[in-house]
Amino acid sequence: MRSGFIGVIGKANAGKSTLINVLVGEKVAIVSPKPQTTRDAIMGILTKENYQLVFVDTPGIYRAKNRLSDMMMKTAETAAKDVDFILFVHDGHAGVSEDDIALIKKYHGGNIPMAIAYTKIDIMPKENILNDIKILYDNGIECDVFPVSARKYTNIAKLEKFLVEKMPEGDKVISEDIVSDKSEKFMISEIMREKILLKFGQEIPHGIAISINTFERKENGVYDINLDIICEKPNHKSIIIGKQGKALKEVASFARADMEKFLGSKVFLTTYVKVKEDWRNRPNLIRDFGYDD
Ligand SMILES: Nc1nc2c(ncn2[C@@H]2O[C@H](COP(=O)(O)OP(=O)(O)OP(=O)(O)O)[C@@H](O)[C@H]2O)c(=O)[nH]1
Ligand SMILES: [Mg+2]
Repeated sequence: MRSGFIGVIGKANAGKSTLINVLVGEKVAIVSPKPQTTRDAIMGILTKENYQLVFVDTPGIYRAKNRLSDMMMKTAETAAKDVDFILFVHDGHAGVSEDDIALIKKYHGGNIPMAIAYTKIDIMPKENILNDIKILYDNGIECDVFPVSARKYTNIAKLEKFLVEKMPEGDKVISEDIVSDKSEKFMISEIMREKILLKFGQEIPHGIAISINTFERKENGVYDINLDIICEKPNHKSIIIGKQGKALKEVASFARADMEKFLGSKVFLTTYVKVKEDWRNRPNLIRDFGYDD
C-alpha cells in the first residue's frame, strides 16, 4: 500500500481544482474562469485497493489586495509545507513567463520533491509544449513535466501512476470512504458561489461570501436550505438581484440543480442578498464566513 499527501499549487486560474476533480473522479472543488476561485485548502481523496492519494487543493497564487487574499496566500503556503509531494500546476496555454519560472523555483529544489502538471494542452499548439519544457530546463528546472488536459483526460492516468510511485509505503492516511474532507454544508455554499462566479462580471464575484442559515433534511427527504449571499456594495446587491429578481432567480436555479445532484435529493432553496461593506478586510467577518486559519 502506498499513500500520502500531494500539495497542488500554482498560479490562480491555472487549472488546479479541475485537475483534482478529474483525478479524484468527483467534483470536490468548484471551478470557474475567474482567478481566486478556490479560497480554502480542500482535500480531494482518491482511494484504490493499493494506494491512496490525498490531493490538497490550494488558493492560486495571486497578488493580494485585501486581508482575505493575504489569508488565502498563507493557506496555500502552509498547505505546501506539510505534504509528501508537490504537484505544481502550470497553465501551458498561457506560455512560460519569467514570473512563472520564479514561482516554480520557489518550490523546485526544496525539501519536498515536485513535478509539474503542464495543463490545458487541448487549447494550445502542440509544438509549444517541447519548447516550453526546454525553457524550463534552460532555467534550471529539471523535474518531471506532465503535459495534460483535465478537460480531455489526456495523460491523466499516466500522471496518477507516476504520483502513486512517489508516495511513501504505508497505510491509508484517511480511513473512511470519503472523497473530501469538507462538509456537505461547505459544498453547498461553494456551489452557490460557483454559480455567482460564472454569472457575474469580475468585480462582484470576488466580494462574495455565502452564509448558510438553514441546512435541514425534512422527513420526506427534501432539503430545506436557506442562505445569505453577502456582497460588498449596495449597487452589487442590485446587480445580483437584477430586474424583478431575474438574475438572482437564474443563479439560484442553477445552484439548486447542482445541489440536488450533489445531495441526491430535492432541494428547497431560499436566498437573500446582504451587504457587508468591505468584509474582505474585516477579520471578524472573514471568520464569520468561514475563512479562518
Ligand atoms: N481547455 C481547458 N481548460 C481548462 C483545463 N483545466 C482547467 N480549465 C479551465 O481553466 C479555468 C480555471 O480552472 P480552475 O480549476 O478553477 O483553476 P484553479 O487553478 O483551481 O484556479 P483558482 O482556484 O482560482 O486558483 C476554468 O475555466 C477551467 O474550466 C483544461 O485542461 N483545458
Ligand atoms: Mg481552484
